[in-house]
Amino acid sequence: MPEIFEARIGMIKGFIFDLDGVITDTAELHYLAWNSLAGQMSWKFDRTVNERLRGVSRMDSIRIIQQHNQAELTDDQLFKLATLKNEIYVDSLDKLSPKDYLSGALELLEKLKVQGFKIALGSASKNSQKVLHQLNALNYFDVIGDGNSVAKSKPAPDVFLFAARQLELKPEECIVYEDARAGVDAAKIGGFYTVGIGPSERVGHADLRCDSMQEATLEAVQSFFEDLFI
Ligand code: B16
Ligand code: MG
Repeated sequence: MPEIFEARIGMIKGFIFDLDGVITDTAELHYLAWNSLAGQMSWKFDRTVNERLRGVSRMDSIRIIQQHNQAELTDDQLFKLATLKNEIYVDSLDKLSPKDYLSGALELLEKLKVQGFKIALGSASKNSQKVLHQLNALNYFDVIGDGNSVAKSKPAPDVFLFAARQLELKPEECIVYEDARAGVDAAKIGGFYTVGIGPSERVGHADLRCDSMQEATLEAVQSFFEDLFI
């Protein structure tokens, strides 16, 4: 009898969460920081361009903005400008507080903790420690996988594979929550089950899609992936 259960593939034991757009909405602070840099550089920048930066690493983000402006810059100049944007962004994180969880996110983390699931972060951000500290969320996470943990950013699956390895779980034992197209791609390539947060144009390829974190409760996930929670 126990053998049958041990042989079972994909019993869910862990959850891996993206940060921006899943736990909290730092997208607005990223927008303000990029917008401030764009102002200093007399670059075109707006919310449509900002939307293309969702889940994308800092250096890939500045390359998107550079291409949008057809600006000729060396890698060194790009790095310096991205660093300047980061200083503006990191300063703005001082405003972030435990009031800034996306609705439903804190309740979900608490429930998962009480029920004994392992929890990891799988974010592209190199500032995740500060964001989690400001939210008072560090205690919920057994493992932090972020932009400092791996070299290749999403859609490479590396950050999620890193998080699963550190949790000592296989990908098929984890559910990844993501709000970005590249993030859902990364999780699927890595062999994880996926919950997409946002519109179907963006995350419709996730196994389960929810409009918001408020909808993506443990009960909703358990009912959708029912065979994996027996
Ligand atoms: P940083 P996520 C991503 O966070 C943001 O969505 C994206 O806009 C940002 O460029 C990226 O983190 C890198 O952030 O500049 O702080 O290293 O959604 O992967 O949690
Ligand atoms: Mg995100």
